[in-house]
Amino acid sequence: MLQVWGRETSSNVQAVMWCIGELGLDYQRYDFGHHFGGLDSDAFYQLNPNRTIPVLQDDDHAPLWESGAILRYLASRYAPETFWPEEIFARCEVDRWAEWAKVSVVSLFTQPIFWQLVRTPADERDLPAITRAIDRFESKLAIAD
Ligand SMILES: N[C@@H](CCC(=O)N[C@@H](CS)C(=O)NCC(=O)O)C(=O)O
Repeated sequence: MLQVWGRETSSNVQAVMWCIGELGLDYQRYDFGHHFGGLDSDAFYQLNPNRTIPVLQDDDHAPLWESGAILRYLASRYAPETFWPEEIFARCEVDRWAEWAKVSVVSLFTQPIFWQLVRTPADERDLPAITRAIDRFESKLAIAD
């Protein structure tokens, strides 16, 4: 069975859990990271020397880290026809949107929209910067539409 280390409020953990859900796989998830702690232990270092979540272990295989690599592992092992096709151009079509979402879209959302609106007190927020960032973010999302 799949084991996942990582709190469910982490966007990178959410990407992995979303994929596991789409594939209908059994899993056990453990709350690690942020206020749950656990990343500083020697045991966690053995799972991921970066001390970040998510980490995935499938049966007795070596633990995997980096959410993008975990997604590609799950897709190629459990849904090679649909999520990670053999045919190179079909695979590239999947891969480029996955890469685009992680690198181009998430980065525009995280800085500064998420940090400003979620992690910054209201009276310290830079509203013009947030507005500009939302415009850039929406133009990027329009590409997906
Ligand atoms: N590039 C890594 C980033 C991993 C990462 O930075 N994870 C964050 C959560 S999204 C983390 O471990 N934060 C420390 C914590 O939650 O305590 C990946 O995609 O897996």
